[in-house]
Amino acid sequence: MSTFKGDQRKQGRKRWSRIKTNVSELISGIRENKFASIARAISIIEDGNSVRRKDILRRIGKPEKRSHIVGITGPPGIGKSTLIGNLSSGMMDQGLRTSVLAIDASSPFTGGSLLGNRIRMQENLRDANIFMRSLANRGEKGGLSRSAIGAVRILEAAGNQEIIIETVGAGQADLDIMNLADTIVLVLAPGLGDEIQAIKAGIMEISDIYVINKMDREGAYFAMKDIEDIVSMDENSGWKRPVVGTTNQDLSSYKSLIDAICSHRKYLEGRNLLSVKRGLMEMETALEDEIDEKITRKLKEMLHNEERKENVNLATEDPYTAAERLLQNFIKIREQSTSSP
Ligand SMILES: Nc1nc2c(ncn2[C@@H]2O[C@H](COP(=O)(O)OP(=O)(O)OP(=O)(O)O)[C@@H](O)[C@H]2O)c(=O)[nH]1
Ligand SMILES: [Mg+2]
Repeated sequence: MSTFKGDQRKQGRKRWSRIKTNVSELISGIRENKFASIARAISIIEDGNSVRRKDILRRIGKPEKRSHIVGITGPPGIGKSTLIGNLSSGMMDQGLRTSVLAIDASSPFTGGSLLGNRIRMQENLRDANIFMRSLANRGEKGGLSRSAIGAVRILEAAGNQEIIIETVGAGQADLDIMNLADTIVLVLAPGLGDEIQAIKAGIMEISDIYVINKMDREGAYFAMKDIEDIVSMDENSGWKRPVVGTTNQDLSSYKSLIDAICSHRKYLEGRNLLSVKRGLMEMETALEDEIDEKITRKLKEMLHNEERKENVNLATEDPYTAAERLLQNFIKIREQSTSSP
């Protein structure tokens, strides 16, 4: 007969073995597109430990084939999530493996209200075999963008051809994340006016495709005409930015959006432009992780060793003078070790 305490202990052990993730198993799970492995790996990336992040991303290695990243942005409540639900299932129907990342760049203390919507959306998409995950702001500067870069690499390794990222396009963090996208889709709706002002200046210019959503509403064709007038003034002779109308009252309306997204992908591929910005962002993150592991950690070790020495009381020294001295010492030691035969 098992005692209550015995059961508790057994459960605790089970939980612990789940926590001590085997990274090799995780990587194979990702490659087999197992949602549980993908979700676990993204959680590890999100918790901000550069050594664990590197361990996963390093083993994922060089992508066999780059995914196409589609950033969907627009004011709150414009219908982005609804549109993404229909867009991603339309893409899956066309044989394109698609996943969704929803970015919540609001403050870590006010972001909770969105959760209900997100969970509902996540459940609907999973029924259609589409992986969806929200990434929330955890307060650390640049943390959200770093998590998004890692999450995209994981979804790419899982064999997704299309990765859709949803943001509200308001804050700096949102704009940084939009830089990850190969194709930026700006979603607007009839009768916006003031809301257009809320869109961060600049997002209008960097968008590759415009959508007028809620075409079932009054004024829809005027809204389309307004945007078409703006686009017709484009001087750029390369990509001609399309204006597409969508409504959840007519699922076939999303077909023209899928066509526009696929055309832009082909346009980029033809010019070798797919993943160019993202490649640079991935390198920057890798550099930060390397510096953190190889330099910051070593310097902190030096600091602690120094503190342990007799007659040294760092509390009486100006911290910036001490930091400069440590960095100088560190550079000198590195130079000596590389110049000695
Ligand atoms: N009339 C109409 N309503 C729509 C359409 N698409 C979405 N909606 C409604 O608009 C509301 C907001 O939809 P969401 O998809 O949650 O909008 P969102 O842009 O993702 O919102 P946030 O994530 O909060 O910024 C919901 O009540 C939807 O049912 C549409 O084509 N027509
Ligand atoms: Mg949404």
